[in-house]
Amino acid sequence: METNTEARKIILSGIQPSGKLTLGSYLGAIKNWAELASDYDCYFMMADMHAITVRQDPATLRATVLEQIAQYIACGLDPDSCALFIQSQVPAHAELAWVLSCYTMFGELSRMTQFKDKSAKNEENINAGLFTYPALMAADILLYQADLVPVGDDQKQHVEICRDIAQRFNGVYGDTFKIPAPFIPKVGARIMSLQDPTAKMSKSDTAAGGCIYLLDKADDILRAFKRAVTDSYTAVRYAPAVKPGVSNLMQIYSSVTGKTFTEIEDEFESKGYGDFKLAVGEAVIETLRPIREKTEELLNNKDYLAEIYRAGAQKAGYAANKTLRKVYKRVGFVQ
Ligand code: AQP
Repeated sequence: METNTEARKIILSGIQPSGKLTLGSYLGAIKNWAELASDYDCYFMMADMHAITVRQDPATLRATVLEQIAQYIACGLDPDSCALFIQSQVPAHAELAWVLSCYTMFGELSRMTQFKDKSAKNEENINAGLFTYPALMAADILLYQADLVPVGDDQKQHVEICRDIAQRFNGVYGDTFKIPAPFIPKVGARIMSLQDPTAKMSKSDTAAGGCIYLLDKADDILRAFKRAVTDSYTAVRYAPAVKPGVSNLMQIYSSVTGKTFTEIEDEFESKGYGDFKLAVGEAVIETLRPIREKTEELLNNKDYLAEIYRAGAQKAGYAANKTLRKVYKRVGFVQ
């Protein structure tokens, strides 16, 4: 990050600390971030301002944010080469979000799948933040003039609305924001629940056994894979439409071992689902073991974590304020 910063492209991504990180958060997001980090200038945030669109217990939220920073590092993000920061510690996010909300249309917000899903799940608390969060998300991305936003394929709509908002603003005031593109991994873009392979593996999923959390113990992981929903056939074959459970397990196995679907089909040609599930479970255990151990070690050093997120906020704040000043000037705020 320190060298040749002018020429390097910029990446911004984040995760809401709305629950414990899952295997989906790792394979769909953090693992890819770590792979991209050596080639890009990277900003990775704990999106705590997004998390409060759904009620959070304050003590749990604080603990989850700290755990998330530790896990980002344990998953391979180097705090010396990328900015790891807490969204609420960079006020420019809230400030730009307000400006952008004045360039975001009611109709486009109404079409957001996440708003429809989350308001259906939280009928008692359909608040304005749940509706206008795309303006905050656009601010998150545009503040850093990001070229790429690595997301799972469920989040593509967020990058699309961000592009629309940026183009609308640029259209009125001239070039202000770089137009970002989504970066969606080929494998692992959508990891599904082990109990309902038609639903995404989500932090807030409450169904027992559907989710693997990054800090789960080996026995629990193995048990969850042994109980994973498959189908009444026997062949390990990649066919998401007809074999969603097996295909999801193949996605996971492919992501953690690097094997292709054809190699996996060959490996289990004469074996049953029992052997296959066991192999996936064991491969996941071996992938998560060092992450869990490193996270536990880091959580014992809260001072070190505080140093990381303070330095991250400073680095992010510097870049973000540059964009914010430009925007304030463009819209006519007195300097
Ligand atoms: N199951 C998944 N498969 C692939 N990618 C996933 N991501 C999350 N779950 C999966 C990717 O992780 C990034 C951060 O997402 P987020 O946690 O901020 O929001 P989310 O997608 O709403 O995650 P959850 O787990 O479903 O959270 P809750 O339950 O709070 O709504 C994104 O890039 C996402 O694609």
